[in-house]
Amino acid sequence: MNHSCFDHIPKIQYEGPESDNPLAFKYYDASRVIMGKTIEEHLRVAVCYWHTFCWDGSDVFGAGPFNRPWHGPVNDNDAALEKLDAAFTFFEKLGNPYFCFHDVDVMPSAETPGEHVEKFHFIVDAVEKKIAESATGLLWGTANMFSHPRYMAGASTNPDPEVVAFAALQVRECLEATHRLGGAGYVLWGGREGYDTILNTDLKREIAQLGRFLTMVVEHKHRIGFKGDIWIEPKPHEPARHQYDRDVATVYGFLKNCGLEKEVGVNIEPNHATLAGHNFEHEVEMAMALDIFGSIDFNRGDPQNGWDTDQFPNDLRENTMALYYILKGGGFKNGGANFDAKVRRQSREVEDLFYAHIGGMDLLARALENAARLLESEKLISFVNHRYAGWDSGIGADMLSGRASLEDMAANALDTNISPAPRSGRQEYLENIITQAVR
Ligand code: XUL
Ligand code: CO
Repeated sequence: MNHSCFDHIPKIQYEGPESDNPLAFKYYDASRVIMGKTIEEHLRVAVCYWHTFCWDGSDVFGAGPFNRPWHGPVNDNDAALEKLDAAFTFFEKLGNPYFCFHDVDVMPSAETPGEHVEKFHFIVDAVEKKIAESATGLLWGTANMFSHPRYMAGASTNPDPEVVAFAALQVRECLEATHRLGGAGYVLWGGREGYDTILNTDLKREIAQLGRFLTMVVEHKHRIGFKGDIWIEPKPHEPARHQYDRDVATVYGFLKNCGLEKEVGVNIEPNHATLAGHNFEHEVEMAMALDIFGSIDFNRGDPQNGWDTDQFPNDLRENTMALYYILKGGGFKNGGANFDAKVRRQSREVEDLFYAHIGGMDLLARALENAARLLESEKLISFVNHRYAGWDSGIGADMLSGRASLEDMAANALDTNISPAPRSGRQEYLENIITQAVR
């Protein structure tokens, strides 16, 4: 059933850059082909359930002003079904191929393990029917193991095994539901997998628990035959003071330590990258270099403050850079462009949800075109290849392959007796190439 709250919104169409219609795409032309794939196939856009359909606009200072037509006073199965109708009506109008959800986003609240399973199964049946009738599928699912007070001291890293057992139940259920709903991936974001003070924390024990838990998740994935990917979403802090999955490089070290670096990848979020002191493209290229790139939660932070503002992306240069490194690395496979972004608190009408997503999709389509042009021109890649050309042969190649030792390298320096002349890194020249490509 369609939800009537969007009756006044037309189906969002591509009208081109000259259009003045705020409810139309100017750049996101889903079927346009770039480098052999359509824009829709490249980006694999997903709408997130939590910010778009669950959040009521509340913040730490006050109540939620949104008053969504699908938010009733009662939190029961009927309310969950009404929210589901609203979500799929929204998807139909926007034309996004995917969505992402947490278990608790789609179901009514539950206190006991038995109640959780019963209520989750009820709604997953309904989600399955909706997907079958619609053009929108599941990109990834995840279990929310950070909102309920039971998780205040962590989920898998909790000092109490009973809490970890509850977390295991949620993950088992949500991973199986993701599999059943045809999801391409499964995400673990460890919001409270970390600590606030070392004074009450056995860090060694907690990271052992985290590693064992992830191993169990991977084992279960194989047991049920889920062919999608598992991704950890790095974030340095907020809510916990120190989070174990700090950034891409830290996650890789942890995966390597557990022997899971071939099994688990990363879901990168630009606002998390900036909180960790990195930029977006650094995290993308690090994941590509370590071969753990998975998916992206597109959003942006606010450069003047230090928390996770989850704003819709609007910086063309930043996203051109990120998409350049994504395309160069081979693009999305199971992953995609999920908007883990929320409208501002004053943007309280359903139109605002459309403006936000249209803007985000237009921005990514433009950034993708820019990135493709940059890649095809080979200006950046040929510069970088030339810069490292010395490693393709001679002593450089011998060192990398292990044929040459430290002794051999040192002997080579003495034999040639060359004092190497420093070369320009050409940063400004390269930045100008980006400026020229950003349109
Ligand atoms: C929190 C965050 C989460 C994850 C999924 O900062 O990004 O919404 O994406 O749990
Ligand atoms: Co996220």
